[in-house]
Amino acid sequence: MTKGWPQGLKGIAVATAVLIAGTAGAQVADSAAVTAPVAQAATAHAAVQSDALAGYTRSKPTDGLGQPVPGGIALQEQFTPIGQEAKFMVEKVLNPIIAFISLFVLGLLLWVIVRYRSAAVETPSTTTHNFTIEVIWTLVPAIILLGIAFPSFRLLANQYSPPKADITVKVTGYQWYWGYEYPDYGGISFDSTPLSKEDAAKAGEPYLLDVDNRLVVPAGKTVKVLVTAADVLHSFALPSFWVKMDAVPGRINETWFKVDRPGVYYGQCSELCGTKHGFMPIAIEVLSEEDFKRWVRMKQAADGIEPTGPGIAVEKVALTPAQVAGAVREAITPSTAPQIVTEAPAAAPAAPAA
Ligand SMILES: [Cu+2]
Repeated sequence: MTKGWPQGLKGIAVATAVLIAGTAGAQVADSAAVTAPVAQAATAHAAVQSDALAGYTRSKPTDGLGQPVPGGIALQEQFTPIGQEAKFMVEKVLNPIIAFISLFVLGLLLWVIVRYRSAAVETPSTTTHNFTIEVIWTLVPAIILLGIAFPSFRLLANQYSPPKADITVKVTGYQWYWGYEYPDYGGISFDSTPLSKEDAAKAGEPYLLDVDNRLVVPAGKTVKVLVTAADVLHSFALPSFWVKMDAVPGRINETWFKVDRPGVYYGQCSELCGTKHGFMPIAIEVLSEEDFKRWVRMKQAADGIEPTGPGIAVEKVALTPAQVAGAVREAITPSTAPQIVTEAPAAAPAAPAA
């Protein structure tokens, strides 16, 4: 990201202001945390209920998966191919090399301190150069660095060369909540705000991580995520997917993930964005393809959007000729006409396919 000098200065000024505001606003944030979620509680509850009515049931999170654990210091378990590759790189390649080199150098230091202390050496050595040793301590670190560089570059390249996307979602950061949009599915869109402490406890979902409206995606599909912001810098981050992307006003950044295991996964805004920065969590619900379609239909029906999108529109033509004929026959019968009127447009496209 390139930043002009004046903009950089402005950034520093804003950051300082936010820091000051952050300290001063600590109490404000606390009181807001108590009052704001109360208002959200009603909508959150309503959302959960209407979801259940439409044949979609909100998934339950799995303890310790897709979320931080108390006392945890390691990376979270990873659920994307990139995440698994990166976690392997960190835990099986980098950490052992770092630990080995640190211990090796510490051992050498201790050995020199003890073995060559003045009390133990009568005549100090006058050696200043040793060709063989100098070649070894130049070559060996270079080989180690090359060994790290190749898998690192491969990982980096993999992160930024996503496979063809199956579905695109647009994520917008606001002060202080997330907005989600589904351009593939007729532009379903909604805001996502955290559950109140009481609602979270009632639902058995983690407070400050779970939200009223989760970002719902299908399992086993490549999800392209377009990330932007409407006011200040935010960051869309989900540790167990190895996803962290800056949300910048006026700019669209792209990231992606593919998760096979259905479930609920949590993240948080990861760019200090104001007093309620800590109150804009991210919850991603991965559903089986069937359940995802059910959710899409429910959302489209709720928003008054014509059924559309991959796998959604196709099912409209899945009527048999007999059903179409039946619908038409009923439509022209005066007594049943009112109920059929809404059905007729959906059935009509079936005729050419049949
Ligand atoms: Cu934020």
